[in-house]
Amino acid sequence: MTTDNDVQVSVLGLGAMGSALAGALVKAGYSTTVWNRTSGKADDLVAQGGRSAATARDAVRAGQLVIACLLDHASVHEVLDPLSGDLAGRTLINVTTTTPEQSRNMAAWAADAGVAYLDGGIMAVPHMIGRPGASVLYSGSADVFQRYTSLLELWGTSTYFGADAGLASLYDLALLAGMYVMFAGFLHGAAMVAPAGVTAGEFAAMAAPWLTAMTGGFEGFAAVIDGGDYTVEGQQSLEFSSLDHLVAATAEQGISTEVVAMVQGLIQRQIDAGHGAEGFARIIESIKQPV
Ligand code: FVH
Repeated sequence: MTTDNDVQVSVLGLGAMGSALAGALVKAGYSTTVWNRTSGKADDLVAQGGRSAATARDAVRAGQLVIACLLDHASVHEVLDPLSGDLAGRTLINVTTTTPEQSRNMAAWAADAGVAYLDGGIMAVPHMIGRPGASVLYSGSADVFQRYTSLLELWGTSTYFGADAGLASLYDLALLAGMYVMFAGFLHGAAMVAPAGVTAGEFAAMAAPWLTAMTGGFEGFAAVIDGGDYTVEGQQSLEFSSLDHLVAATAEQGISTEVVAMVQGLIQRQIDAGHGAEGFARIIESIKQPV
């Protein structure tokens, strides 16, 4: 597969993220046509050298490569369903956040319409696009990923996970799940110390290096999980980590125990099943089996 640096690109959706993606393309010199449902959002991009299309159909017809960065799966269908004939023979890269099943649905829709399809999950906020730290995950057509890698790298580090169009979304949402639970843990700690007169800022200064250091434990947990043996020596046992003190201290501070009780519940299910002497990584078995 050859690469293509002279492609005409169209970007559908000029929200905060779509504008950042289109801006990076315009800045890099790609011939870029943009469209947004409501008018006025293309003005800055046009001033920088982009072209504005009056309709989504005009934008699709102007681009061999079409980027969709819309609100959600429903809005992608709303915009593209009437344009399947115009899209036929073109390439669609959809970086709208969707569930894995919605990504697979879009890939099937594209295959029916004769459209080459790559799905993307953006691991960045708009101001990070084109800067170190931005990362975009892809799955779907390997040919599309290879052909447009240099364009995709303008946005951030690009990682391709395979032909299953749902994989990028799956990784995206799994990583976000880890982030949100970690954020909730930090906020729980901040709420715990607040009655003692500690500001959130003071707590953040302590929590950031602590949590950063604790991420060093991921590899050890992963080795135990992938090895399938939670009895490996040297691990902190579930009974030792029962979180009784942590939950009691939370209650003493007069705040909600929901965050820590959630973790304690996952631990307790494994202890109740007779695995209390095994390592903390075993709570993944509670997570895998909904109650
Ligand atoms: N912004 C972020 O930090 C996150 C980072 C991770 C990835 N997300 C996802 O990117 C998609 C777009 O996000 P966004 O930040 O650009 O979102 P908004 O600024 O809210 O813009 C939404 C655009 O979608 C258009 N739109 C909405 N519904 C429709 C529709 N039915 N038909 C046509 N267009 C539609 C909207 O148009 P308008 O309201 O300006 O007319 C905006 O262009 C998203 O999946 C994030 O989860 C961003």
